[in-house]
Amino acid sequence: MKYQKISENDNKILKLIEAEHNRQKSTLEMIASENFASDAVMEAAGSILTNKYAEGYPGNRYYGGCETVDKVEDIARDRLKKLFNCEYANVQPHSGSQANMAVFHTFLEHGDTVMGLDLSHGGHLTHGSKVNFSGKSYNFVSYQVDKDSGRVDFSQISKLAKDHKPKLIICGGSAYPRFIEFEQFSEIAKSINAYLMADVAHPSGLIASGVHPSPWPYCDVVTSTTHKTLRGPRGGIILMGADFENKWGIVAPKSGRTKMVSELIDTNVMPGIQGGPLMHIICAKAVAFKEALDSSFKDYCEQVVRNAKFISSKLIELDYKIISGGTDTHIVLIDLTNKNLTGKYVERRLERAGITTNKNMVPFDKKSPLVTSGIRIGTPALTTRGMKETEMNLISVMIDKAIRNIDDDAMLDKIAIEVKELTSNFPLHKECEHEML
Ligand code: DSN
Repeated sequence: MKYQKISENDNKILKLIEAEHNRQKSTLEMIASENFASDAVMEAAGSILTNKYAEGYPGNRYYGGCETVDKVEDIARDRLKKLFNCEYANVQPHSGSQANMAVFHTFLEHGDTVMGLDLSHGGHLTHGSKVNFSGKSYNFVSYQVDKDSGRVDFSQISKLAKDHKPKLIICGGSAYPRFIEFEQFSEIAKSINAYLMADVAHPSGLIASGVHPSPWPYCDVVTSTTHKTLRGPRGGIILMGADFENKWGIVAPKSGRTKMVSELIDTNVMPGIQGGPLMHIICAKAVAFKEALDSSFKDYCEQVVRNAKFISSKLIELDYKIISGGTDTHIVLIDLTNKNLTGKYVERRLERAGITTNKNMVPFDKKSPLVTSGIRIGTPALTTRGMKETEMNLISVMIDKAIRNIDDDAMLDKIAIEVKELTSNFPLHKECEHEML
């Protein structure tokens, strides 16, 4: 990518793209939900398909001229179904939040009771936060993790499920470092006749590669983003292992037959909550799914988890409290309470040292989401750059050195230079870097 036209027409924006490129290149990207999409994925995202309106689905659009984009969307759906070994896939949601919204609109009525993991215990905004549409539209009952183990507390979930009889239970979240316990959730959902939805936005790449257990046959419906461990463009997807007839008696007007749930989900995505699909992004999703189907993606995912486990053990050795005592995935959640520091401050100071993380609430946090007592770190992006245990060792020591010298500007600046040296050995997007020089 040369940015040639931008350089001719818009110097202000070119400078900002270059600045962001330099930041990504010369710092350690440790935000667990970020990754570096391949050059091929970025080419597709920047392709001419951005010009096409294609409201509807392949073969049934509201616009002419969709012959080619129909093929692209079909390829994306087929690759995704193969990747997750499932019967149904929708690749149109613009984001994970929209995927969740479409599923809620399919399975729930306004005001229905739903259970999801508390945001401060690792859940997500769309799992019932009061400031989000989910918490405003539905009666969410939050479950939590156990104080000692840091893992979801199934005795609490079972009791809450019996007491509140939710129509839908959501498993998964944004800061849960352990495998999602699909089977245990399914037993509880079945016992009260609730639907089970998994939001696998974080571990979806690990699931696709078999490094994390599969949600099938336990979950009725699964949502995800495509840009975290799955390493695609920014966006959302919805999956079902097996389609089934809806139980709500909604009948297709012309045929008089009962609609399948897949048809309801499709309709709830478009026209329910979205208009024209982003065909350039669907094209980039197709490219990313092909990459994830390659055997090298499994090697990548295994390394992601090895790297996270390494950092987690090293930080424990260096006297950090790691929520749940470790990780099964790409996420390491650090509780800073024993360091007497806030997540907000540590995030800012690590950034000065060239290490990008995000403040995160920890279970039973007494601080607000804008301050927090924790830091969430992740390994997907660094692993994409080719970093392994040797680098994880250096980075753990750098994080510890920065935190031990948190007020010392000179020390943080020195670490930032070390980070620059380290990252220069692991080039990002080789071609595009070459062309930008
Ligand atoms: N914001 C995402 C994350 O960082 O996990 C979730 O949507």
